[in-house]
This record gives sequence, structure tokens and C-alpha cells, in this order.
Amino acid sequence: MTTLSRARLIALPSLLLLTSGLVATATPPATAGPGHHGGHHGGHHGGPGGHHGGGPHGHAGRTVRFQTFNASLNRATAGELVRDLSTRDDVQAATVAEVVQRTRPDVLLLNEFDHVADGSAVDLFRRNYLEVGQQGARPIHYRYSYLAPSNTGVPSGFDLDGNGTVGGGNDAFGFGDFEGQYGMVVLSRYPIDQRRVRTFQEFRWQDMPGNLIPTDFYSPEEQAVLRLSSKSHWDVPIRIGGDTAHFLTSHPTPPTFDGPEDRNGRRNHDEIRFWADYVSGARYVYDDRGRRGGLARGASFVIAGDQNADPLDGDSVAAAIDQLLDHRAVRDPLPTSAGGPEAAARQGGANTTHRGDPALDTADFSDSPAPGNLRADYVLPSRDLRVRGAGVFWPTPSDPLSRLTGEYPFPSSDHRAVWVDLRVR
Ligand SMILES: [Ca+2]
Ligand SMILES: [Ca+2]
Ligand SMILES: [Ca+2]
Ligand SMILES: [Ca+2]
Repeated sequence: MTTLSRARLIALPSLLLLTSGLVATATPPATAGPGHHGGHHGGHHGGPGGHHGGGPHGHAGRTVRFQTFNASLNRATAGELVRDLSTRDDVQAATVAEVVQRTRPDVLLLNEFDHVADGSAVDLFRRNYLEVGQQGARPIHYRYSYLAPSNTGVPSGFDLDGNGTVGGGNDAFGFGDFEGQYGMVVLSRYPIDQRRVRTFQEFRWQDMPGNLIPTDFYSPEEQAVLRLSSKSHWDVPIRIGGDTAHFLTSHPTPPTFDGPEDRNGRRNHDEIRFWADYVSGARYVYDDRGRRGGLARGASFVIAGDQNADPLDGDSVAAAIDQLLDHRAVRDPLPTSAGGPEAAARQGGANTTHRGDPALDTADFSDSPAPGNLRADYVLPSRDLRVRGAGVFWPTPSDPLSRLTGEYPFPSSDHRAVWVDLRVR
């Protein structure tokens, strides 16, 4: 297929596979239910707009909402996102902004937000969308942000996909038609300790001991330059009162768009593994400034991102996400929605053979053919942080807010926003 069509595939993995409309909707997420966490069947714990703590100006001991949202704010060419965000009339950006305004995270990772080095894209998104009330929702202000380069679209100089020519998105260090496509950005109402941010954009895949590099597929010369991260991995320290929570953000490659060697499935597995090792204090890790070692023992963290891996269904390497879900330092708050089960039941197809609880689904992918709707997006805190609530923004069709999630072609994204409310001293 052409590079362009593949780009679309990566951006919206479900679109190609969709055969029928979807849906979504209904129930506005319930209001906050403090204290209850971990249940599969309780629906949302703490809904959008619920009262969740004092915000940046609250008293000691506060509840902070951490959210991940693959917002599909990527565009086909460099410069297009800035053009779209320069006015207030991009309907998709307005819809994404309204999702954020309705769910009101304090700390937010946006995946699939094209990287623009001077920060103009995120500044325009704040000024023209987030800080403007959408459809009656309250504006939301993020004083702090973090962005950094992505491996997407950065030429490797090698024929990584083995098609006989060098160049194009498939031969980049991470798939992308231009540098920074499908990047990411962190927005926060709490200060970011910019000087202590660590990035792992250039960490080489072969430097992970026991890695899953398909050595029959990549030449030794290629193996020597391959980067682990398909976008980047960032440790972004967020200062909350006197405490710091390390926001560990990434967006591992989809395990698809490859061949029998499963190079992307293997890379997805190891991109997820990076954080499992990092929070274990792995010594082999080094950041882009050459500093070695993983997270300090006892440090609080929140792992966030579209991990492109469901624990039970889909195409990822078996147990890829279990490296995090089963990690002794990690808690899985099991965020749920009412819209996920409703969509799975109505859409049928691959969903009918899924083993996973559809209440945990976060992405509305194609159902016929597979993969069906998956749990792909995660907010996973360290065990020392008390969970006060969690949810997936996937209203059922009877809910007026279902217009924000919609059905193919999606008004905002094929992914759903996922949040966890955490008590921070
Ligand atoms: Ca090539
Ligand atoms: Ca694969
Ligand atoms: Ca679907
Ligand atoms: Ca599912």
C-alpha cells in the first residue's frame, strides 16, 4: 500500500478494518465515588467533571486526576496541525478539547499530537481550544506543558522494511511521514520539574538485555542503530505540593503492519518492558544525556499512554502488557465505562470472541475483521499512591455526550480518554 494509506493505518488503526458504524454512548459517567477502586463492574469511579480534590491550590492531601488520551491530533503533513489550530474552527480539535473539558484532568498525556519544536501547536491548542468553553463546557487552563522530539519520521538511513529502497515512513526510526508526526505532549496544572525530565528517545534497542529484536530480519548494521522507542519515552516529574510523581509517558508501536518476523509486535513488547525495568531501577537504562539507571527506589510514578496492547485480545505479543499489570510496584485501577460493553455487544464481530471485559476497552477498532475493541490505553500508578477513582470516557448512546466519542468516522478519536484519581499527600 502507499505510504499515505499506511500512515492512515497507523494513525487510526481501526478505520481500515471498520465495516460498520459504531457507537458509543450513554451514561454520563457517574459522579465521584471516593474510596472504591479496582472493581470491574462498578462502572465509572469518579466521572468527568466530578469533584476530585482541590486542584493545585488545594490543601495538603489532595486528589489529582491523571489522564491519558490518544487524541488523533496528528495530521498528514508538517505544518498542518499548526494551521488547523491557528483558528478556532477545527471541529475535531474542538471535540477533543471538549472531552478534556468534560473530564478535567490535572495531568494529561496526549498521544498522537504532532511534535512542533517551538511549542506553537500546543500553545495554539491551549489558547484556541482548551481555554475556550466548548458547547457549554468550562474552559480549562494548563499552565505547564512538556514536549520533546519523537523518533517518528526521523530517517534511519537503512532499508528497515526491506523493500529495496531507503526512505519514507517505514524506514524511519519510528513510523511517520514527517519528523514528529504522531508525537506526544504533556499538559499539567501542577509544575513540571523541567530540569529533571529524562528522555529516552535515542536508547538503542540492542542495549536492552534479552531484547526481542528479530535478528534474522535486521542486519547487524541495522541492529546497531535501531532505537527502542517508536516515539519517545519520557520521565516527566510533576511537583504536587511537596511530593513528586514521575509521569512515565510513551506510545509503543502497534504490533501490526509487519510480517511473520513480528518486528513491531516484538518492539511493542520491549517498549512496554522498558517501563517495567525502569521502575525496577534497571542499571542498563541510559537517557539522552547519557545518565544511567532507572527510577530511584521508592519514587512515586504514574505510567501513562496508549500501549497498543490488550492483556487478553488483539495482536500483541502474549503477556506484553502483563509486564506492567503484574509488576509488583504497579497498581492497575481497572478503569471502566458503560459505553464499552454497549459498543461491544452492538458491534459484534471480533468482540463476540474476546476474553477481556469490554468495560475495560479503551479503543473502538474494527470488529470485522479483527481486532475488535481493545484495552489499549493505560494509567498505572505506583502502589504507594492511593486510588480514589478511575474511568474511561465512553458514554452510551443515550448520553448526549456520546456525540464526543461518536462512531466512525470518529468526531474526536478512535481511542477514549482514561483517567485515574490519585491521593497525593
Ligand atoms: Ca525501505
Ligand atoms: Ca505483528
Ligand atoms: Ca469497533
Ligand atoms: Ca474487547
